[in-house]
Amino acid sequence: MNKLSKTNFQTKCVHSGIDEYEYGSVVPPIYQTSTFKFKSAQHGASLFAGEQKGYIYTRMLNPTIEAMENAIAELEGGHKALGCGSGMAAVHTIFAALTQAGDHVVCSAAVYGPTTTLLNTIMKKFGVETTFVNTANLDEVKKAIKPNTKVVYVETPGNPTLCISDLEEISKIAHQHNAKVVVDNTFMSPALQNPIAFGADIVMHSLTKFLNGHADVVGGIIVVKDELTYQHFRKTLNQLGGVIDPFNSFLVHRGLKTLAIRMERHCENAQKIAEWLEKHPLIESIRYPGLKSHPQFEIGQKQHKGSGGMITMELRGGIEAGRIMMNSVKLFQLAVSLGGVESLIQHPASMTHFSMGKEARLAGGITDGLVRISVGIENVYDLIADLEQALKKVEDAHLKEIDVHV
Ligand code: LCS
Repeated sequence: MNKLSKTNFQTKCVHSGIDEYEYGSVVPPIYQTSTFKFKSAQHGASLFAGEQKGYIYTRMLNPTIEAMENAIAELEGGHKALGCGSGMAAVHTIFAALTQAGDHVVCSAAVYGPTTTLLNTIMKKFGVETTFVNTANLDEVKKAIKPNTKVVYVETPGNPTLCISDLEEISKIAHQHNAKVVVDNTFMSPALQNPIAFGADIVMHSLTKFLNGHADVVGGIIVVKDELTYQHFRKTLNQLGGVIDPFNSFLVHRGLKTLAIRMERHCENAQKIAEWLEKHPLIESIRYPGLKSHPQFEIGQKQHKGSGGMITMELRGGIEAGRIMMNSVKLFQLAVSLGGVESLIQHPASMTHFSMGKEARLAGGITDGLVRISVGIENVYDLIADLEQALKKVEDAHLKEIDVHV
């Protein structure tokens, strides 16, 4: 049992990593080195043979990376974690580790666009077939499973539809068929959702988002539950080579210290903004896990500790209205990515989910008129004022060009 095992999440955010750093350093030192000197030829050989623990080469393991990995494994309630060069490197490593030619994957229909594209192109090329289903519908999950299904891959809430899948029920279904449950927990972070507690086998994150939280790192992480899986994944990652580097690991680790308080503010701000938008006459529809109108509100209440910082909406007037809004915001920045302290706005169909193609987008409920916002930690009334002035511009355009009475 380590000294943090009985502490609360906020404390773990500040203290998780490695118990003691060299020279009594309070924060993890940055070991910006590609390689580590052996004490002797015998020492080097025994490290390679796995007879003793030690650092060899940064692609294989590095103390700064390891400290960040340990911290996230602790926050997710996993055994160990593996830092990757991006969220997509983590997704690729997971499928390379868990599947081979002739295997089948069941995947949520609404996931980050390049995840769909990876499954439909590279994994397909290597003989792995995928069925995309609405994982919020358990019957669809059951029907999609085949004798050769090895992975059920769930992104919940899904990007960008915020569709919520029941992790406990999906884990039961997948495990009855000996398939592993992999959860992309990027939209929630371990502060708001712990998939392992609901039966998931593997959790991944794009570190680029809430975990780092400051829009200055690209990274990914895979959290596993046991040593055997860890060793298998470590070998796979080492061969594929998509590791994170020490400096980015240091930045992510620094970001983790404020994860709990950042997530509190993201949730508080997004809830207020979602409630405000829901009443706005120009908003045709809105999705936010904290609104009772969300189709899977109850599932969210069961598995979330907060409703997150992501909101999607359709404006009256469709994408043209959305474009006016995106071009009119002043505080929200028009940029992809999410989960940073600053608020962002973007258009999934022409940006983050463009690569999927229209057919796959529509099958996943990603319509052309969808606008996504990532709510930051600024003052919420400043953010609402910005949205209000941008929607006023939409209203003015409506009154001029489109006969919509608001
Ligand atoms: N999983 C989810 C849920 C994501 O949102 C992203 C990136 C990834 C995986 C991939 O992570 P990356 O390789 O970028 O670190 N999502 C983005 C988005 O919605 N806008 O820009 C990137």
